[in-house]
Amino acid sequence: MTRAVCPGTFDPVHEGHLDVVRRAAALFDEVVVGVGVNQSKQRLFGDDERLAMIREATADLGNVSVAGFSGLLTDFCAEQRAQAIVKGLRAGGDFEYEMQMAQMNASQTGVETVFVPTSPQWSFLSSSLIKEVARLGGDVTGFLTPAVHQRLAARLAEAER
Ligand code: COD
Repeated sequence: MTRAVCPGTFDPVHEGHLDVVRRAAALFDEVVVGVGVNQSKQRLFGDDERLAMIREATADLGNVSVAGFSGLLTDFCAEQRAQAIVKGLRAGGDFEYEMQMAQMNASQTGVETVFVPTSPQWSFLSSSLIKEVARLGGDVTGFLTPAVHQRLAARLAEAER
């Protein structure tokens, strides 16, 4: 049985992330979406909210589960008995950093990283840009599931109060 981890911060999860998870689910028997939790970085959404949003968005995928992790990704992969990490690659900018992380991760436990090229319609998406555009009044409906969009609008409205 093959198992892969799709890791990320997912603050919030968007269609680019979900596209990678769906494609990983077609390649591997099982996929665990690993949500980085307890990170020192300030997030718009808390750990439980980010986990809940991904669970909702992947509920239709029978071989996908969602779990939080803190500490090293390679330790999480070992706990999950995952042979591979699946990452999406956007345009050139991602490549250098992702390659460095893939090689560092392989140096620790030998876990492989499999890159899937971003689908062209999502290649410009990042959680931070989506938050910035939404905060400034732009339309981000097409980039998020309706449930995630609703949560984002509510969180930004709270922040403005
Ligand atoms: N299209 C396709 N794929 C995309 C897109 C898009 N538009 N946007 C993002 N992705 C993919 C990328 O593969 C990305 O890696 C993944 O989705 C998650 O994206 P984010 O932005 O939510 O997550 P990051 O980049 O903040 O997550 C970083 C990790 C949590 C994976 C990383 O920090 C990590 O491994 N942390 C654990 C600590 C550790 O082990 N450190 C040592 C690393 S060598």
